[in-house]
Amino acid sequence: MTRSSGSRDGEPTGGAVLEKRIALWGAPESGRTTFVAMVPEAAEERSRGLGHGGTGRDHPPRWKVFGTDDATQRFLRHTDHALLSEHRFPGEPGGSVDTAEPTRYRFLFRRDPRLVPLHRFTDHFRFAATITELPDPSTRRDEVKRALADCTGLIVLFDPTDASGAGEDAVRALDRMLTEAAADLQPRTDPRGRLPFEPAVCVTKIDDMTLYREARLGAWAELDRDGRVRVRDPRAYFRRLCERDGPCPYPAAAELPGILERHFGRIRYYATSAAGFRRSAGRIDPESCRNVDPHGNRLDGPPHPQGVLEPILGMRAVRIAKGG
Ligand SMILES: Nc1nc2c(ncn2[C@@H]2O[C@H](COP(=O)(O)OP(=O)(O)OP(=O)(O)O)[C@@H](O)[C@H]2O)c(=O)[nH]1
Ligand SMILES: [Mg+2]
Repeated sequence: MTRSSGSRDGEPTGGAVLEKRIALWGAPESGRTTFVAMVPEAAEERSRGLGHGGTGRDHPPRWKVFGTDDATQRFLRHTDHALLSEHRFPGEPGGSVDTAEPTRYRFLFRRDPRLVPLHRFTDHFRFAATITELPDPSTRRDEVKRALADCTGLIVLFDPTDASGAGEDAVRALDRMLTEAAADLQPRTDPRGRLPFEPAVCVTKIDDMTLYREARLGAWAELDRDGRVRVRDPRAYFRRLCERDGPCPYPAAAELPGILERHFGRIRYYATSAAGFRRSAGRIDPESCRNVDPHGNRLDGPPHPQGVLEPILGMRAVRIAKGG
């Protein structure tokens, strides 16, 4: 499935244009590419009524998400082919040669209002989202500074499965990056020196069997009324995973909650999986729902992303221009 806006129909045509400028941060291999690749599919997934014979009737108006520039459309064609057709991760070695990844992805979010007269209020029904994957701040410091100065929100991917050491370094780098941003953006910080953009923290790969087992043992996870795995309290789950005796293999994770709370006021937390949980006949069997092979190379079936759209929807948009 290819998602491009295709025609002028996908572009804002009138009224104010709203935009979310989101910086995306994560350690190497934390799942950034797959997260971005799954944004349009996550919108489709959310609108499918699943489980309990669901028809989708109870769901709010659905979002459709389109890539709006050539680079994003090319990226989505490549990643859709990998994830949706071949059930493999797009960043995997030996994949297609078309690996050109923009560091900036442009999307249009659009939904049809249920009540036709509400069409007038275009703000509620369409916005642009630009997701900028932050490069390594140790080598591309200026680019990181510019992106943070310009963003309205920051998504932090926390991958508690990382055993490579990259997560350890990433916590230190995040701390340095936010401290520098607070100095640079000082005129815009609040009286306590907290940063002027909205943070969302996503615990990634919650489908990973170690994390899922932890979630089940701690009774964090349950099946919701749509038959999806839901983590009841993502903040508490995040904090548990960061604890020194928790399942996260790198000790610096214990510092992560403090680092984030020092730099931000309200923080939103999400339990995220780009791959999601395996279903059969539209339902999840909580005892057998692994959707990724134990080596993390392939998916067992189609991805069922969750916690991917929500952090984006939860962020505020800024008014950028008037359409034609
Ligand atoms: N279980 C599980 N594994 C995932 C998920 N998303 C990504 N992975 C694993 O993490 C690996 C890296 O994912 P990417 O999306 O390429 O991560 P990245 O942060 O873009 O990685 P680099 O750009 O290579 O640093 C994949 O090959 C998978 O093995 C997920 O939702 N669940
Ligand atoms: Mg990547």
